Amino acid sequence: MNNSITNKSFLFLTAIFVIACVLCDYKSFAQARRSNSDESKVPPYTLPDPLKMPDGKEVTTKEEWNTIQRPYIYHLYEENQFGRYPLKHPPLRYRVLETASNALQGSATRKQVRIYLHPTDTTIYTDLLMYLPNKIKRPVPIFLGYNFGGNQIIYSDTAILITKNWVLTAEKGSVNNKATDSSRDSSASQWQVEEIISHGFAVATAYYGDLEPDHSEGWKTGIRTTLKDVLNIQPMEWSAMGAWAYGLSRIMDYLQKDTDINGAKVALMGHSRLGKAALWAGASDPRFALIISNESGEGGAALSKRWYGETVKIITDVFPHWFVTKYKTYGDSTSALPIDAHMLLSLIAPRPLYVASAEGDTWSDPKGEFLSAKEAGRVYSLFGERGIDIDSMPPLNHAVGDYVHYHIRGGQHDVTSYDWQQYLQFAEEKWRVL
Ligand code: GTR
Repeated sequence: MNNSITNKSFLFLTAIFVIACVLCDYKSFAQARRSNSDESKVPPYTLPDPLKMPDGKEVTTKEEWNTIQRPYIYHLYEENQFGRYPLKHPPLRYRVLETASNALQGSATRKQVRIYLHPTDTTIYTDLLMYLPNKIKRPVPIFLGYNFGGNQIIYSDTAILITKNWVLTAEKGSVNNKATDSSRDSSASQWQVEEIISHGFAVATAYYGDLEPDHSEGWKTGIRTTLKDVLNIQPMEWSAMGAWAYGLSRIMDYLQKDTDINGAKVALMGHSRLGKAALWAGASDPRFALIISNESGEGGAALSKRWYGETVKIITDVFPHWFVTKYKTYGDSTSALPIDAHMLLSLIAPRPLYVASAEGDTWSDPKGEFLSAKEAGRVYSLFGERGIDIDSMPPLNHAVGDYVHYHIRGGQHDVTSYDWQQYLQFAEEKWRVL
């Protein structure tokens, strides 16, 4: 009798436990598919500690970070999110297509340079557009960033070559996924070319679609296929983000060679998906001396384990090609992810890092970007550099931090003149250029 009661209670409690587990899992499963924009509904989450070594010991010196922990975290990123970053690459080959010293009403020199990515095939290349300030003694520091629709979109200069590659349907002036004349200048407000030049910096851009077209079949015609033998890497061993980041390194090879450019002062800026690629390039290639993430959001600067804005599930469903397939397996349970955005940002330490959000861009989770930037500061302190000292989000339009900087401005998902003013000031301060 007593035994049967015990058995019944045991069965009952087990059933309750199983139902609770199913409901719990269902809850996180359902959550992953939806996006949340209500701060009061963010459930508790635990971040992996970037300073805890695989053997459980705490990292206390920059030597331990550089030799043990950084390679370990970097490898976790290769394995779980972006794929292998090819270390092999063909020797630099390029052709200066044209230069003009009277651009921007005489204040800048325009250069367009074709950088070949394959050792022999001259159809595989990316075109770099550069403006260099005429009044500044060379070599000059430079801002580099990818654009979304071809170099012609960044400025109203009809000499800029229009890309012949596939472009997104959403890009202005895109007809049957080809850029047309009406796409010229369509992204000028996001580039502020004249402002950058007037501050004494050069600016360079390339079209990310030169490396891989941004759609799920893009890998078939992009460098993940065309360079697979040259780089000794199979297309699925890396990702579109990996290919875009790799392209930035090849552009960097060129910038190191160009005697007009100060190769030690190359700032890498990326907006949105191109911000994710910029962070991965910055983590992978130490030659990028300053990194800017403009609203890079999920898969970039925003914490994935925080249920707010875009989720791993949503991003990997909509953009399966951006990351390795393993990243998708965390879609239903981000708690299993061994990494999070603060660790990606930590890989940039001790180089100056700027993370920026916009109030109206809830999809990118501004608070998740702030928290990861703040958390990355712990690694900067190993190098004696200060990150962000405050604990809660700063007011709008108020930059905070030192080696890790952060701001949230009013407005929507975009790059604005306010953003550029902060980036210019940050580079001027950190590089003491003016
Ligand atoms: C969105 C995507 C974001 C962000 C953005 C962009 O559709 O969900 O992660 O990258 O695109 O690149 O504009």
